[in-house]
Amino acid sequence: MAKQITVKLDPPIKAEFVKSASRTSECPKISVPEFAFIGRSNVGKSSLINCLANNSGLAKISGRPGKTQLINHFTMDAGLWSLVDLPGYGYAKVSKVQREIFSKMISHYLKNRKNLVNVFVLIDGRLEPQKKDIDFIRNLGEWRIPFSLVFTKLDKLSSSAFGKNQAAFKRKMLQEWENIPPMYLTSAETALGRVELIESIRKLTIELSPLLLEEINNSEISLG
Ligand SMILES: Nc1nc2c(ncn2[C@@H]2O[C@H](COP(=O)(O)OP(=O)(O)OP(=O)(O)O)[C@@H](O)[C@H]2O)c(=O)[nH]1
Ligand SMILES: [Mg+2]
Repeated sequence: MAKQITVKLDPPIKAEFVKSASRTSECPKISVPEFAFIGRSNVGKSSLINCLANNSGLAKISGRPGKTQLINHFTMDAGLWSLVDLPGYGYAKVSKVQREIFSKMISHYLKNRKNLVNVFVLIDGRLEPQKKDIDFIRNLGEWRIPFSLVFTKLDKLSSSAFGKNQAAFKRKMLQEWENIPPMYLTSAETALGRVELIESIRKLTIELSPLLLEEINNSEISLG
């Protein structure tokens, strides 16, 4: 029988910063379902995490791209699930060497983190499909990592302008994917999409927790 999920957003979701790691082996040794936010620099990953947590000081935000440089872990819903803020990919203004380091750090984390359940790829809703996003999503497919798409900054454009961008993004994806993944429409400014995102993460957490725990307990490989 399907479980009933009750979403209580008031009082706000209990969120706390845990630690920043520069490599997967330094990530917290935890077995709760983990969700990661990824996307190009400045797309609004840290802002959306703060919006979910209803705490503007939780993740560091900056108008300058490249603010988040480490794998930042937050425990959510008083430790029921974990949320990760990753550095942005493809930021042109950092050196090639630094970009390579970020890219290796991100891909190693994504491919090796045992309790990672789903990756939320953030896409700037104001833009037409960007090659860097499409390329990154292709990598996720090759690595067989489940993902959803989260369009950000929707407060900054009209719904018809966004509708065009979203349709173009879908068309682009359908050139190489059979299905379109779940999509969320968000704004960290207005909290659009906050309830939907939290609801689906909580659903997945509840569905997956026992399975995930069993898998991790049966695994010889430690987390990290
Ligand atoms: N209007 C508006 N501005 C936003 C929204 N989300 C983020 N911003 C702004 O966009 C800029 C970048 O936000 P961040 O949350 O730091 O972006 P990020 O993806 O974490 O960036 P990096 O850590 O550099 O990869 C900041 O100036 C935010 O205030 C949104 O939904 N609406
Ligand atoms: Mg950030």
